[in-house]
Amino acid sequence: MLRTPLINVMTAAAQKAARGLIRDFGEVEHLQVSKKGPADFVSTADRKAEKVLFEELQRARPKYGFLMEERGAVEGVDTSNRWIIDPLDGTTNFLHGIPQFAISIGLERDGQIFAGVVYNPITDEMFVAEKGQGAFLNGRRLRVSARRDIAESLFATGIPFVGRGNHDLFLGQLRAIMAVSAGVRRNGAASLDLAWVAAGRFEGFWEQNLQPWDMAAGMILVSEAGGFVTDLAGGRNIFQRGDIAAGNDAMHPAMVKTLAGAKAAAS
Ligand code: 2AM
Ligand code: CA
Repeated sequence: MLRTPLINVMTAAAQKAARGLIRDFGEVEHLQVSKKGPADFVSTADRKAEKVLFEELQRARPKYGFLMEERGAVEGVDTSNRWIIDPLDGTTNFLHGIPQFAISIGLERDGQIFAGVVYNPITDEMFVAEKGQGAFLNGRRLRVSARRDIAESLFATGIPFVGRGNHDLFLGQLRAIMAVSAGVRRNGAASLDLAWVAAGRFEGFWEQNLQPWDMAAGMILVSEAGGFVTDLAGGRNIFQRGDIAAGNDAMHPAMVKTLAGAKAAAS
């Protein structure tokens, strides 16, 4: 179990925000008939969840700053602590009635991610980690996968879509990974992909064109579960570059190397 005061604050906020998201998710399938309906409805659900998180976290830690998907940056009196929040990660899944989405709350302290909570309200899976304390799923200690053979390893990624990302680069990367691995999954919520690496379900995950709130909480989950997290070049500029590679100690370097080769082939 991980029940530090900080984790208690973060999980309580996530659970409170989840109640609204669960209600709204139940409604969304009824709205599929109207063309304009669902997208507007989901962005309202998103904003409502963000408001709950903002209010709860601000009440618990009044001096901390915020970086949020919808409201953007809110500077705090305490400039060394900042919440990095995605109230609804996996929006496209939510919109389509697919139960793979999460509330993601990271805490950045002195420029490093110090704690993270990723909560899937539908499966009731609460992933938590705090620096030096380990990573946990519903109270059970997490450890990244022990698989060391890439041919037995399962990878997650994000596929670019209309108007977003470099499609040729991605296809080169997919070609390289699919040729050597047990498979590639595209589940649609980056925070959960990272949580699932921490849980040992995926040996590796990579994606481009992400924002800090998609990644912050998941990054500490993976590192506290004994995994490696870098940008796609193997460096530390994850937020600046907006790309990420996460995996166990064997598959992280293997994946980064394979993807680097793919990049050269595509350009
Ligand atoms: P979201 O659902 O909060 O938008 C899917 O590949 C992942 O990419 C999700 O975590 C998703 O987060 C994120 N994502 C989707 N569209 C995005 C966009 N336009 N910019 C940045 N991230 C995006
Ligand atoms: Ca997101």
